[in-house]
Amino acid sequence: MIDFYTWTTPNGRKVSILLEELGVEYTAHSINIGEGEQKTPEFLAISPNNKIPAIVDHDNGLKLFESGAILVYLAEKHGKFLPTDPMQKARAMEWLMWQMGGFGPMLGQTHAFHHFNKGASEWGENRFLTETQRLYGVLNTRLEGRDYIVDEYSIVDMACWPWASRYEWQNVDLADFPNVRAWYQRILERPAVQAGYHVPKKMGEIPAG
Ligand SMILES: N[C@@H](CCC(=O)N[C@@H](CS)C(=O)NCC(=O)O)C(=O)O
Repeated sequence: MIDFYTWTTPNGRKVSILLEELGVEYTAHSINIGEGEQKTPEFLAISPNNKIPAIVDHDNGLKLFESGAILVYLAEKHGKFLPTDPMQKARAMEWLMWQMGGFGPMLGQTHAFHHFNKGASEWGENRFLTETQRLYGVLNTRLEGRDYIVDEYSIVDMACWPWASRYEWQNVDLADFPNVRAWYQRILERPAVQAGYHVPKKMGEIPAG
């Protein structure tokens, strides 16, 4: 059994989507980051960087934070959604790192400057909108002729998709990135994605793309 600490954000949804895809038993605990619940001593004992997501795996006592590490751990534990062939796995890790280092942190800054604090900094808005457009372009090119980022549906798609689902906050029109839009809608059809999106609670409908 897994205890899963999360909130209604892209990084949390990466893990809830994987848990739903795997069909493993888990209990979701709400950590309302707007209310500062990520700073309690109880949560810090599990996630020392005071951010969601985090898990405790009661099969072995492992406590784990950082969404990318959690995705890799669960995929390898269950032997699903991550290639085992070394070259294919390297390709998957390459794109997972791209998400963790770029198509996540940069889009998060776009949310900060463009959605939550619009008007606070013209420089910040321009800087991160430009970078967001560039990153969507990179993903659009990667998806040319491909259904998924690394051949078969994998944790790489699960890592990127929840960030793309916030395209409205990012001032992104998916029509400008047709391969991304087709990929986004393909993944949206998956029942596990629809279930995982609404963990730990429903906060509106899933954007249709
Ligand atoms: N690199 C981390 C980032 C986690 C992260 O930024 N979590 C946000 C929500 S998406 C959070 O908990 N923010 C609370 C805070 O910064 O106080 C990961 O991928 O797990």
